[in-house]
Amino acid sequence: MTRQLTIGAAQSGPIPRDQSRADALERLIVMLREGHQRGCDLVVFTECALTAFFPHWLIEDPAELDSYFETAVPGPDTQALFDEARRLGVGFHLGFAELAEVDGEVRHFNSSILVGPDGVEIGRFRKIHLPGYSEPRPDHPFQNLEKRYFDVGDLGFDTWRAFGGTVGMCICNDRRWPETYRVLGLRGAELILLGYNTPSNNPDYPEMNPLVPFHNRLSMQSGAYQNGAWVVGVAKAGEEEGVMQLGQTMIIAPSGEIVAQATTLQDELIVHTCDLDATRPYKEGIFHFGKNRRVEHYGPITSQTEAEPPG
Ligand code: CDV
Repeated sequence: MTRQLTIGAAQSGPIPRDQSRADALERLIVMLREGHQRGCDLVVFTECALTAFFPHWLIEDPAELDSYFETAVPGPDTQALFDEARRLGVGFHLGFAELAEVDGEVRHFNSSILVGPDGVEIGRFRKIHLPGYSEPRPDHPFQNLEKRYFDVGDLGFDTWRAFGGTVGMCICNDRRWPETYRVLGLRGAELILLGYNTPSNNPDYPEMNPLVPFHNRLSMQSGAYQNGAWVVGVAKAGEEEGVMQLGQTMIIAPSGEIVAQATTLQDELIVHTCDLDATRPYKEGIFHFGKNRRVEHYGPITSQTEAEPPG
């Protein structure tokens, strides 16, 4: 079995609030086809790839809010993507808002799914680190209501044997947390797939605005290097409903180097052939967890309360 995997990172440009699901899905299918033409085994789509990123505004009507969620994937809104993937023999990763029933209760998740070239689900992830707040902030130019709209994911950071290697997923804010990559790394991840909707400015801490692109690269490059894994980070880009989104879709090697990066703020597919064996010098060398981690010497962990910053 070959360990060379050609991956397309399919950045989405802005999705207008009134764009139909069918039109949004068609844009993804166009990129899937381009991926097939360019030799991709796997095409990676972004977080909540079927709609505008609705946590950026307040929705008070529960029925209207639920209209942004999928009750089944594949389902009526997504079946055509699954069918085309199977027809072309190309796998994909898709982020979407998921309405699910868990233990008899309706739950809202920010989810992603990994689908094989046969169009069959391999694995599913539900976002764990939800940024933002629950109460709207009327003085802000846009909202960040993920804590209001989504439940914390209940599936952990899992990995799957797929595409000739070991694959894990996380979503957007998860990528900023070293434990995301480390748990995936401890579970053998050689390839980490993620989508993100990252505004180019932070209304709470505007002094960080110039650093937004740097922090995006820093998080994903260090996560890749410190765990000897490929990382594919796929953005929503450009101005969407008044919010400028970063873009900067990229593919990062286990060395931590960026090997491909988007150059636009539109729908754009970047492609790279990833050698999964390029993970070995890191996983078998400096970051051989079994030989080099010293968990027993890390000392006691202070409680979150003690460690929290003032204010
Ligand atoms: N969708 C996200 O999780 N976005 C956050 C923003 C709000 C900071 C991110 O970490 O990029």
